[in-house]
Amino acid sequence: MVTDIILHNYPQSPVAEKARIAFGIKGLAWHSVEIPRLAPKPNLTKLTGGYRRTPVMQIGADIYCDSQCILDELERRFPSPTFFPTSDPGLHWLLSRWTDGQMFDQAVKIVLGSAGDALPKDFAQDRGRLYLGPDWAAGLKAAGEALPHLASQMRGPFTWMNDQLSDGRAFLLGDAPGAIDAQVYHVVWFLRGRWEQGPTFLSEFPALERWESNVTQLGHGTVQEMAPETAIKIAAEANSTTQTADDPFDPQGLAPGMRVTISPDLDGGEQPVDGTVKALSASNIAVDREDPDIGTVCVHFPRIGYKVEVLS
Ligand SMILES: N[C@@H](CCC(=O)N[C@@H](CS)C(=O)NCC(=O)O)C(=O)O
Repeated sequence: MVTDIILHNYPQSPVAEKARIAFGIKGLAWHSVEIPRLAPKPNLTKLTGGYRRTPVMQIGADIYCDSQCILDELERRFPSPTFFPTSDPGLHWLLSRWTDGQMFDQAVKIVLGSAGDALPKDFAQDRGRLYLGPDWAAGLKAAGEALPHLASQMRGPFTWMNDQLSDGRAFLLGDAPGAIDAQVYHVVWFLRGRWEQGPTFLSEFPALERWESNVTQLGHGTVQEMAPETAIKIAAEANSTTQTADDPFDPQGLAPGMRVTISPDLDGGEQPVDGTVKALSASNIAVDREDPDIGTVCVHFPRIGYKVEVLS
């Protein structure tokens, strides 16, 4: 079925865990395509045009890169139950720029920095370059030396959340789970599972641990494994359902039909995605791109956190 949800992910990915919990909140059925943890990822980049991060969601010939874009599209296609039970979507999105940005970066530094020389060389090189920049070896050493400082940066926000949850509420904003629960949970999940000191660090926050268990119990919806070749065949046989959309207020003067490249707005050494603009809004951009084997696919990105350059 071309409308089936496919998540390209691997079990250890915390950002994929955010998407999996999001499926759980909405009680969705989906297919999981397991992708490699390290580049190259030829079956994934055939669909995305070069984007190699995890997770990527596919629905037919529409490819959604980045968890921000994935959650936005899930809410659009499957509005009930909503990700915004207290009717304040703007607050979830605003907070998520911090959870996905500084908070996640600090968690990555804690996990990589504490593992230090125990990290497999190829993994250290790949993740170091992606998250710590060209001088990643020095960044990794600095993270290892700054662990108490990094933990102190995490402790304040965790104390605020613990205090908020101490009134017995099940989720961060009340009795119903929302986007922000998934958006924070993936960082907690990462620290607990991949930082040796994580469980001890988290034990200071009993209300947060109760919340963590509530979010875990939301589960991942209903998942079925899928082979990457099947996902590619689905993309080849489907047509994108994205409609052309212009945005007269676009600050860069972008318009449908322009050739552009899109890449994360940080120096992770990643390959830009090249395509023709199809749809624009303040929060998302979709481009059509051609693949010799699968034909046209429409690749979606968030605007926030991504750089769009016009090809002349
Ligand atoms: N802003 C992206 C971040 C994605 C990200 O950095 N994911 C990690 C995995 S948790 C990643 O891609 N690592 C390298 C890889 O999987 O190749 C999002 O929200 O989806």
